[in-house]
Order: sequence, then structure tokens, then C-alpha cells
Amino acid sequence: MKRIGVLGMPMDLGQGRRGVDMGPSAIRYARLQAVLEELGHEVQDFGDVDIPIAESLRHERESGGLSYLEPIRRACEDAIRGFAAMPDDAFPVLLGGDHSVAMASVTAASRGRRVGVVWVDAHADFNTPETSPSGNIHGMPLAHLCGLGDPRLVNLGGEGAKVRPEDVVLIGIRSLDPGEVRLLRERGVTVYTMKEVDTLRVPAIAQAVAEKFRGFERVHVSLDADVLDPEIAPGVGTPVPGGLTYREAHLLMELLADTGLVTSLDLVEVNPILDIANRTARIMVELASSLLGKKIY
Ligand code: Z70
Ligand code: MN
Ligand code: MN
Ligand code: MN
Repeated sequence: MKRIGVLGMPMDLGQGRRGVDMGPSAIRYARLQAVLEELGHEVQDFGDVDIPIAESLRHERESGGLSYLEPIRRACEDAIRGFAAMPDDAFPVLLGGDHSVAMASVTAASRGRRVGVVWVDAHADFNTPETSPSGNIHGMPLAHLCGLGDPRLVNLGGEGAKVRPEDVVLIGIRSLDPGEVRLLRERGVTVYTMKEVDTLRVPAIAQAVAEKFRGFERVHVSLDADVLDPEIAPGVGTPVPGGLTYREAHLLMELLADTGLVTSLDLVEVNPILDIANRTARIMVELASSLLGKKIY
């Protein structure tokens, strides 16, 4: 039994498409709390962080090639305080929102300690302001967590990097910008693209993750809905063909659960406006239940 703390960040300022701010509502509507309670966990919902509406922020739109940097920074600082209000033994679950919100959850997970990060995504989100083709901050959170990029984001919740690049594993990757490829190689991030998912298969990848993070007190899983194949998860802002199948995604979560190492989770990038009958939010809730110990037998 875990004490699960849920925090919503209805954030859509990290990218250009509206609707991803409704992700927390859609995930709650898909019965996250009830599903996790049925597994025997105690679940407390801490509500949503207050995030301004894009239309109200036109004067803050642009800051040195970064869209909405200040409001995103402020929302992440608020969320870090929200995580700090959770009990020490809580298992935090962050509901996004676009992936810029992970700057808050991973910072909260680190708090002076070494944290392993499993970033399950079609994208690496490893751009810096210099390498970003879009200026969208949701394409940059992992780089900033590793200490690269704009100091205003790197120093969120405390000075400097929150994660060592060698403590990051990416899974499901199939869309990278040229600058990201260079940075990921240079910094020694472990990258399992869809080619490795196809050739090594999920069990070998999960095994490698378990070995890499053996002995870690903190392992954070950041699950971006667009890692799933768009056929099963159409409700995302950036659908990329050739993603994880339903069973591959569940098996990955089941095997990560078996490691007993995971201590926090993000469910991000669900866009209900683009979804079909809340299918994507429902799959994300199912995947959370697999990661949090659902057993068939
Ligand atoms: C691109 C960028 C991205 C998610 C798209 C896209 C990044 N690499 N991340 N959708 N979740 O603009 O940086
Ligand atoms: Mn909004
Ligand atoms: Mn992402
Ligand atoms: Mn993505």
C-alpha cells in the first residue's frame, strides 16, 4: 500500500495547441483516484496548481526565444511547493498539462538526493533554447533538469542541475531534433528508440533499467501520452506514428512495478480536445494502475 498524492498542473503554455490544459480533468474523469484506491492505495488529491490562461498573457509570450518562460517558471515553483506539502512517504502523481510540468515533479523528486529518471516519450524533450526549432518549452524540460539551457529554468526550486544525464533513460523515442541528438550523445543519456523497442523488446529494456537504478532511493517515471501509438492514443498534441502498442506500454509499466524502485510518476500531454471519447486519458489511468501494482493473478 502506498500513500499517493495527486497534483494537477493544467498547463498549456509549453506548446502551441490548446486543450492539453484539460488533461488533469480528463484523467480524473477516467477515475484515477478510484482505480488506485481499488488497488489498496490511499489516495489524496491536492487539486490543481493555478495556471494562467494563455490569452491573458500576451505581454509575456516571448522571452529570449522561449515562449511563456516566466508564467511556466512561476507555475513550476508553485507546484514544487505543492509537492513539498505532501507527506514525506507519499508517492506523488503529477497530472499534466504539457511536459514542461516535469521540471516541477522531477525537481520535487530530487530534493538534494540522486534521482533516476525514466522518460517514456516519442520525444526526448532535450532541447535548449539554442537547439529548439520551436521555442516551445515542453520540448526542453529534460535538458533543463540536467542543467543545460536557460538559468531561469535550470535554477527552478534551487540552484543547478537536478538530475545527472547518466541517470536518465529514454524509452519509445522516434522524433529527435539534430541538436538533441548531439546533446544526448555528448551527455551520455541512455536512449532506447523504437528501433531498440522492436529489437531488444520491452523485457530486456526493463531489465536494463532495473540494473541501472539498483540501489537508487528515488526513481521517477515521466509518461508522455504521445509515446503510445496514435491509433490507441489519439488525444495528444504531437502524434507520431509507430509508437508503443497497448501491451508494450502495459508490460513496461508492469515490469517497472516489479522492480519496486519507482517513487513518483507524471501523466502528461493528454489533450482531450483531440481525443476520442476520453480514450487516451483512460489508457493513461490504466498504465498508472499497472505501474502501481495492478496484478491480474
Ligand atoms: C520538438 C520541439 C515535443 C512533446 C512535442 C517537439 C517536442 N522536439 N514534445 N511533443 N511532448 O519543439 O522541441
Ligand atoms: Mn490554459
Ligand atoms: Mn514529452
Ligand atoms: Mn512527446
